[in-house]
Amino acid sequence: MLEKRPAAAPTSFPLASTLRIGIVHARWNTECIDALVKGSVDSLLKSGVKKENIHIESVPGSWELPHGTSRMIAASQIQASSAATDLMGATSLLDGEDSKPESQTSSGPLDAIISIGVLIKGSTMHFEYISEACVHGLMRIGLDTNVPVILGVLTALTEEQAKQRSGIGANAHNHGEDWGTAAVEMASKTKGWA
Ligand code: DLZ
Repeated sequence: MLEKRPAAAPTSFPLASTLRIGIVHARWNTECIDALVKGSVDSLLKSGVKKENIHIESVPGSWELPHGTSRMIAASQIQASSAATDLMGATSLLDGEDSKPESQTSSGPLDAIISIGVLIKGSTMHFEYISEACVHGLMRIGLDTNVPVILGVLTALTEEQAKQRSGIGANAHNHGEDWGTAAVEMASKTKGWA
């Protein structure tokens, strides 16, 4: 059986402690989302990213991920020269609970962002429309801004598949861990290529 995960990534990231990484996640299918966000954060920390350099925000659903991702990148870039108190800026998309006081997180431009959502196919065409728009939107933001956008969107045909890929249950693998490593690798390389 073919290994469906990427070949081993570099294990050492000298720039990791200087990287600022954003995570924006949808709030649908929270059991999986919580596990995926935790998996991403754990692997960022394991790779050497500092806790205060990890910024987490949320949006209602996966449809809103491209907008949230774009806003979070833009807000981080203007933040250094403004009095913004959170990464979403004055017109915050947040409902407050995941907004952190400025003192707990560092400020400055994000070096990469992980956009996390879990779409589970239902009986209507919602799944197809949202999945396609979301992944195209996220790719466009990465290319337009030159900030690596890591695709953390699960498009699962069943709840079981989604759990399996969120590390929930026997023999499950948490894809959030891979997304954290991908963010550090792409952020490091992008800094190195600059
Ligand atoms: C409406 C909807 C549906 C049916 N399913 C999901 C889902 O499985 N995962 C997800 O992240 N979001 C879902 N949404 C919500 C949409 O993404 C969006 O938040 C709403 O349509 C409001 O724009």
